[in-house]
Order: sequence, then structure tokens, then C-alpha cells
Amino acid sequence: MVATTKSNFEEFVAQKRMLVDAHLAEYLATGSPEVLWESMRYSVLSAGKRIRALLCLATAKAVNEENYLVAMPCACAIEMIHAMSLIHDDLPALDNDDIRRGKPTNHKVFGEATALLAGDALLMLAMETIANHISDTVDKSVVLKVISELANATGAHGMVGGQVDDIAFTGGKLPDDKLAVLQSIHLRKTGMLTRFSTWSGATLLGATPEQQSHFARFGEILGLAFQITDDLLDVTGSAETLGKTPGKDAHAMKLTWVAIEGIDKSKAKLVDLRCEAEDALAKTGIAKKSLTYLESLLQLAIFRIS
Ligand code: GRG
Repeated sequence: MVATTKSNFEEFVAQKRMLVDAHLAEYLATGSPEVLWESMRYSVLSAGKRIRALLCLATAKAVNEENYLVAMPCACAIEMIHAMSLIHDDLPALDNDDIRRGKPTNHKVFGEATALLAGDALLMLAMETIANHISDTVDKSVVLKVISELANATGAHGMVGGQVDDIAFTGGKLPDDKLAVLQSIHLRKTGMLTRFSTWSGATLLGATPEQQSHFARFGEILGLAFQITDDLLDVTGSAETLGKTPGKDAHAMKLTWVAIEGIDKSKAKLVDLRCEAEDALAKTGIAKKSLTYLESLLQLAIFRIS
């Protein structure tokens, strides 16, 4: 039998997922009341793909190969925000989901009140993690800007605002310009955090303002493609591979790319977005060989099955 060797990218993903998990476990190790911290750990440390943390680290590495782990606390903060958004999204008042990452959702295990509060606590822990754990070698004004951008991506201008519009157009209520409204919802709900992931990785490692904006654009387009893929997987995926219940979007009459455009046009949109994202990467002016992990993450976002 021929032994299969892992590609450099697969090695990067496996190693960095482990490192991110180890840092998250450390940041979430202690605390009282115990049930609150248990509930926070339950969701953050469960088996997520860690794509947002990987985007942050891969961008940091593209900018500065030697010191890129400086971005690790920020990569972990992003995963805390992401986990809190999943906890809240699964609550009965929102998507009312029973399974997440192949396990019962947080509120099914800890109850709605604790799940809500664990999400709140993670939101704040994310900000604390950046404020307290980014190395002193990074200028404090940069750290402050990073915290400010994360708050912007998460709050009313970003994820929360996108979620409110998502609710407004669930259940068959349709806006006039369906596709433009949906694109704006996807960009805020998903794209602003992936945009922050690449932008922060670049900014913490000293990228020029032009490079920062091209990496930000790359992250934003990747996020839109990631969310359209999510819309497709809700139709084509299975509970085993997804780790959550498929078919829920159609059942809830959600505004999704597939509902508006159908499967073939949604796949064609992904091809266009992939070209746009690659173009944004090329515009950074960074050597192509340093951008290969980001290109592979783009492919992973689009061609994933889970
Ligand atoms: C209170 C700040 C605050 C936010 C709550 C609920 C909510 C507002 C926003 C919902 C945001 C949301 C859940 C967007 C969906 C993003 C998405 C595609 C999630 C799935 O991400 P994956 O596939 O999950 O990366 P894993 O489990 O792999 O990490």
C-alpha cells in the first residue's frame, strides 16, 4: 500500500486547528460560576472547522512568515464571536435548532437562560482576549483599531443587523430587490466576520493600508461565497456531514441564494466570486507562493461538504 502524504496546506490546517484549540482551551480554562464556563467551553471547544481563525492566521503568515503567530489571540477571539453567534442563532427565538457541530445545541444542554448568557460572556471575552493577549510588540493604537473593527463587524452594522434583516424576510415576506437585499444580509451576517479575519491578520502583522484593503475585500468575497455554499448545502447536504439539520431554510421559507436563483445559478455565482477573490489577493502584490494557503482556504469555503 502506498502511504499518502499530507500536502503542506493540510498540514497547516491540522496543526493550526490544534494550536487554536489549545489556546482557546487556555483562555476558557477557569472561571466562576462553573456552569457558565462549562456552557462557554461546550460550544467554543466543539468541533468547528475553524475557518475564520485559519483565515486570520494564513493572512498574517502571508504578510510576515516569521511572526504571524502574533495574530493567535485575535484568531481565537474571532472563534469566540463565531461560537456565540451560533449559540444565539440556535435559540428557540431564532432558528430553534437541536443539533450543532454534531452535538445537541447549547440551550438543549444548559437551558435557554444559560445559553443566552454564555453567548453574552463570549462576546466580551473575545474583546478582552485581544486587549490582554496581543503581544506588546504590536502598537496599542493598532490593537485598539482591531477591537473597534471587531465590534463593528459583530454589532448593528454587521452580524446583528444582518440577522435582524434575515428574520424580517423569513416566512415568505419578500423585498422588491430580493437578490440585492439577500447579498447585503449575507455580507453582514457572514462576510463582515470573514472580512475582519483577513483584515486583522494583515493589519496586526504590519501590512500596508492598500494591502489591508485588498485582504479585507478577499475575506468579504470569501464570506459571501461561504454563505451561498451554506445555502446550497442546506438543500444538498446530509445531517451526518453537516452536523446540523439540513432542509431548514426551505421549511422556514428563508430568503436564500438557492431559493431566488436556483442551484445552477448559485453555483455559477460561486465561480464568479472565486475569480473576484483571487483578483483581490493578486492586488496585494504579495508573492504568489505566500498566498497559496489563502487560495486553498477559498477553495475549502466553496467546495466543502460540511
Ligand atoms: C449578539 C453579537 C450577537 C450576535 C447574534 C444570531 C446572530 C446575532 C447572528 C447569526 C450569525 C450566523 C449564525 C451566521 C451564519 C454563519 C454561518 C455560515 C455559520 C456556519 O459556520 P461554519 O460552517 O461553522 O464555519 P463551524 O461549526 O464549522 O464553525
